[in-house]
Amino acid sequence: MTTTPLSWTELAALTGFQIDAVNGPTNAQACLRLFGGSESDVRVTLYRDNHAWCPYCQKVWLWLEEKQIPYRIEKVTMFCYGEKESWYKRKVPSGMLPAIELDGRVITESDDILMALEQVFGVLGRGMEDPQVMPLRRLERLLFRAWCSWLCYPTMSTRQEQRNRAQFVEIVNKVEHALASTPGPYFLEEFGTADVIFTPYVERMNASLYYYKGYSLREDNPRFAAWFDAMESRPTYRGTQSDFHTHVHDLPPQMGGCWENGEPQMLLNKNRVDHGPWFGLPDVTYPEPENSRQEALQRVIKHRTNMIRVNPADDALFDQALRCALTLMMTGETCTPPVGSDVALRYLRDRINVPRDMSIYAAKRLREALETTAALVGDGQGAPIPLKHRRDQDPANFRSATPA
Ligand SMILES: N[C@@H](CCC(=O)N[C@@H](CS)C(=O)NCC(=O)O)C(=O)O
Repeated sequence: MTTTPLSWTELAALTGFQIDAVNGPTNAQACLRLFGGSESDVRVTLYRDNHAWCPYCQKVWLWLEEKQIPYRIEKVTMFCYGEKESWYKRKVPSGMLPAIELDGRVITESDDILMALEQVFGVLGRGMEDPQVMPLRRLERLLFRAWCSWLCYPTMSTRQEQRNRAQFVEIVNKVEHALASTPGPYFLEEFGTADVIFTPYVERMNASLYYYKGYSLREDNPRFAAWFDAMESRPTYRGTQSDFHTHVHDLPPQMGGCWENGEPQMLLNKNRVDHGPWFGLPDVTYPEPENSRQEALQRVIKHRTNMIRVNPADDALFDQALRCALTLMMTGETCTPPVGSDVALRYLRDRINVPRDMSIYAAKRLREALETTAALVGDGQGAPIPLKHRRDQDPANFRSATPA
């Protein structure tokens, strides 16, 4: 049965989702984290990228969350999606992220940042220069380089593609071996610095190789699978965790290109990440929280004015179409959107970012509702997501959010 879409007021009544951004679990929205402490305890400011795309920022972010160090967050635009803030260039002339200010001292380079933080607040498990951590840090860089060599350069022949893949798998086997050398799921006996160091790029490898190469790091390697599962048991990681769709489209402009191999499995995976179904992808395995729809709805309501303004479609048309999708998501009632709104709905489907906008399951629910609703009126996909830049994601367009 087709129903008329709920009004914004009716929709708002269906969500009571809220978080304590300052003292609650790790989240991407916070500008201040106190962990139950007081603001006078704050000695650290973390400058990280606005969209939570920067892997080196995620490393420092995760460390601060694990250690529960009170800190402030200042979000900065990356070159690939907008204009770097002039106040940041005065502080860090290169514009590079992350940076921290620790007792007024500006520090850049994520490894130097972690070492400076360790000196003041103590180590996380074992420290950056611990003899057990050092070889793991080197292994992480080896894995990173093998990943770049496979993903970020065009291959001239199938043989070269196979060689790049084999080189990557060889290092993956070394990492599997390292993970197998301790009884638990982490790199060392207990969770610590080494796990934090591996997290950002392993998350990006899992997404990008699935999509561009048809290779599933998490599914094909039992120790990696156990490590991912263990990481996902931590609220700190869940709060910083991204999803396949976000990464595969944020990486090309950051890495200077990601190259598809065109193999049958790759084509299947690519289609699934772009068009769904998003549930069951190996980007997450912990159970879906009960309130993921409420979260997605609350986030859309909060930012709806800007979302409607930025969408290429007519405002009134998209407003109605969006309410149709949200009505479906919340009530299960099919709600046919205006003719011609399929491209507009898919424009949004393609721009939901995890964890910037919402958590991983909320994004899956929202994408699913947008796609199902769009499919009622057409198969228009709109312009492809740009590869060389992501100025379609310029945060300047989203600065003033409508209060919920
Ligand atoms: N070695 C540096 C690398 C940092 C880095 O490459 N940052 C990139 C983002 S991932 C950056 O800030 N680029 C400038 C920009 O994109 O605006 C570190 O470990 O902190």
